[in-house]
Amino acid sequence: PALRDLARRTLALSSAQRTERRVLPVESPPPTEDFVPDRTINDAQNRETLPGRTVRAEGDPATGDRTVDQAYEWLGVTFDFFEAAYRRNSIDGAGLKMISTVHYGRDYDNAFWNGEQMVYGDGDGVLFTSFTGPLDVTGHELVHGVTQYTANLEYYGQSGALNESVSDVFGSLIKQWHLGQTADQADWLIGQGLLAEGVNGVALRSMKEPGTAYDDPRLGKDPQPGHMDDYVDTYRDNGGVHINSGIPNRAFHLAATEIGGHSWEKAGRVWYDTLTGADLTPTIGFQGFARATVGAATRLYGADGAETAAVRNAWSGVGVRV
Ligand code: ASN
Ligand code: ZN
Repeated sequence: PALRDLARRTLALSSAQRTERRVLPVESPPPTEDFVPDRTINDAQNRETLPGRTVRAEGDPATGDRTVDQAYEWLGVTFDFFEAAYRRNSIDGAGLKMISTVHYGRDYDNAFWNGEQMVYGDGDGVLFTSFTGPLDVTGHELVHGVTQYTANLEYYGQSGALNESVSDVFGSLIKQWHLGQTADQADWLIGQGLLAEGVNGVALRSMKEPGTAYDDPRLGKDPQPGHMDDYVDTYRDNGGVHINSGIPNRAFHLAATEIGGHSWEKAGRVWYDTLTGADLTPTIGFQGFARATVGAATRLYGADGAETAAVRNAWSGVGVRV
């Protein structure tokens, strides 16, 4: 009899639960599955061999090495940004593991995406500090991965400058999202804090005023144009990918500031749809990309939408006809 009693009580309980379960889905929004990052930070121990030795895997506690822990944190913020803003699950949209190597080389003055992972130098301390410092640098490198898995923009000439620009755009948006800034509150700088003390400059690049980020005898002057009139024809730097990216960078800044508010919401959505949509080819130029952003804006906000007008105005402001 004791057994039957228990069975009845169990049945009563589960029937109450069933009632509850039947009601819940109707009253609450459908559950959204949270994406989960999978980060690995490796240490190259000042050598140039990749990936180096794993020092922090997902869920591991802080190591105490600022460089390692900073890289881990910024990867987390970047992952969260893509989930929150565009419901994208990691670099490839399918939860790809995010791998980084820090302490790459000795006095290494750069960071890069090698097709599979991010790599960071410590900087030489004279011109540059550690490349793990600025959030937008991590964002920039990781977005090279996003571009590789989506539009796959060829890293030469105008398509290469667009590839660079897309990394700057979302690198900056990640920082703005992290700081909760609106378009007019953001500094629109890339790599603020990266230049060592004593270097005459504020950052690596300025999206708002390309060509004004630094002017130092050792680094030279920031070579970026902000208008097609000043487009730089060169075979260096893969045909000026880090130079002419100033033009689409400034176009994004103009669109975002004319639209106003949080830049990742509308202007960022237009650029994201463009990057991940079907309108780009790997060798597309500025004009083709510009037209694709107008197409994306039209689908989102209508041909007569103020946002679409802002996107058109932005390209016209940098001398690209749409
Ligand atoms: N930091 C540079 C970049 O990501 C490295 C390079 O030139 N590939 O664009
Ligand atoms: Zn880049």
